[in-house]
Amino acid sequence: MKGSPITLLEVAAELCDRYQIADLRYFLESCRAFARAETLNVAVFGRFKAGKSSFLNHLLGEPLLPTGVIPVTSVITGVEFGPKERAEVRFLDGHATPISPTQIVDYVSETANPGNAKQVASVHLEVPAMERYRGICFVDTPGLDSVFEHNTDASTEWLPNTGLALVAVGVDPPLSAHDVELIRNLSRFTPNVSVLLTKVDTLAADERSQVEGFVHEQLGRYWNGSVPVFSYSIRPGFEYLREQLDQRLLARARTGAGEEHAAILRHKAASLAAECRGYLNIALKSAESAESERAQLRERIVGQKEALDDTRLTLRLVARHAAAGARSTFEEILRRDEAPVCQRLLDGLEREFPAWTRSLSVAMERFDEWLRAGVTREMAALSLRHRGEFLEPGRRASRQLSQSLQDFRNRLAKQTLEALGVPLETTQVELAAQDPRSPDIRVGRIFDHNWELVSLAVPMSLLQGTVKRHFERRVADVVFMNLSRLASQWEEVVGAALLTLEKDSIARLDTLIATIEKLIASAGQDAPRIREDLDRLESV
Ligand SMILES: Nc1nc2c(ncn2[C@@H]2O[C@H](COP(=O)(O)OP(=O)(O)O)[C@@H](O)[C@H]2O)c(=O)[nH]1
Ligand SMILES: [Mg+2]
Repeated sequence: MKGSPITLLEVAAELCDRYQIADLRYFLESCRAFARAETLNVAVFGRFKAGKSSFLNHLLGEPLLPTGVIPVTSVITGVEFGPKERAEVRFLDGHATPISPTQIVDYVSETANPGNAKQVASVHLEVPAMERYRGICFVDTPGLDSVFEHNTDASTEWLPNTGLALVAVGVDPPLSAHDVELIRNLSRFTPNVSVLLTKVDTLAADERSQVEGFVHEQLGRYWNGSVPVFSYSIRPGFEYLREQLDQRLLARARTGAGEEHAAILRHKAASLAAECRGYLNIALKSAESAESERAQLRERIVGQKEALDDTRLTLRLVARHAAAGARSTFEEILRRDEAPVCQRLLDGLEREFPAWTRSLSVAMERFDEWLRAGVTREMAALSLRHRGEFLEPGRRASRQLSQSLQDFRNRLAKQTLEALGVPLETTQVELAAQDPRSPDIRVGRIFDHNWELVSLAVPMSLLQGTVKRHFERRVADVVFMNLSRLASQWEEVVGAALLTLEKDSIARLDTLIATIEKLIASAGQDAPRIREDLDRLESV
């Protein structure tokens, strides 16, 4: 492989532009995006109070991450270099908001965000002081189990890129069974697991070497030297430990990741160049054909109009079929929650009702308010819990559409081979299925007209039993109604995403056909220029 992949990308880009090889635009864009995204994730795991956040603050040079707090399970914090200090919260529904770095505690600590009521997926922090770790994104985690259990967008986004895992272990006690279990689990995801033995400043010199010896020995029993240990302390006087970590681990990890990234990029650029050559070969062969043959070529390669219409129809049907099935699938998913949701609300009603019996109007008002809040909470939780299932029809359709387009490409390759003696091997760049945002959950006022008519005149003492039974029935009705509503909200969201997918896939097909048609139309006088460009592509 000669030349840099970036040069190759640029040459390919120029040729795509000049010959209007519009079809390769998607591939080119995906190569460029890959060339830009060059961060390696270094995730810090470990038990609560092991010193994870303190360690990252020490690297940051500022106490921006809250320490000594109970973290919210499932919320992670990413820390990396940025030219300006800035922070951002990403929410589970996909939207993001900038915050001041001093507000991070409001989102990542259990006290300020109990049970993740704020629906946070992750927090991102960029700091100029991380310049020396350019290319590395450190991830502060609440603990492995919680991160893996909650299959959040946040963890699925960064886990595949976890180049390095650091397991923080406090010296007191050093390496519990839990830590060993953690390392074992992590080893499934990354070959690079290291132990960060924190707070070594709290030990006298002889104690410290005892503890280090113990940890080495324990790890050696399971992993035979493959899990290195780095002692660490955030206290003054221990700066050399940070130097050691930088040199032995982080610097190496970064170059290692850089090489791997470059290798993948070279591979991508080479495939792009090969596809570009394929297109230019088509142009050259066409240019070398007699004028009279060219009209026929088009038909032999692209096929007749009816066949193309059929392919378009197939794409349309895949998307429409997915959209049509979504509603009943969603209702079925949610139907399973109906009984437990009702039961939870009825239990709540049982507890609340005695405090509402002053008068019928008070009871109705309180009931309305209480039920609205309860149902909103329940629906929001269901929407979140099933988000993955709701998105599935879109993801499946996206895979099927990509496959159909690839099938079309394979047919095209066969036909160009037959007609021109050169195959056109091209790959379908995956359709980007943008995961849509979750719908807004708001339950409106729950009016009860019949009851309002009688309300004020009748003494409550006579009615208590009847009112309560009536409320219980209302709970069941309102839950049923709102489950249907949630299913239809998701249907709408997914339907819109599928429509975009349908349009995108047809646009891809049309772009491909237009590209081929354009190249087949190359005239005899273009041939020398095309040969020159093919040589150039070969030489970079
Ligand atoms: N003496 C000492 N204390 C530390 C060190 N690192 C962290 N701590 C303390 O350990 C406690 C827990 O730290 P924290 O970073 O919040 O742990 P996390 O839950 O793993 O993020 C805090 O009170 C820190 O001050 C260290 O290197 N030396
Ligand atoms: Mg912490």
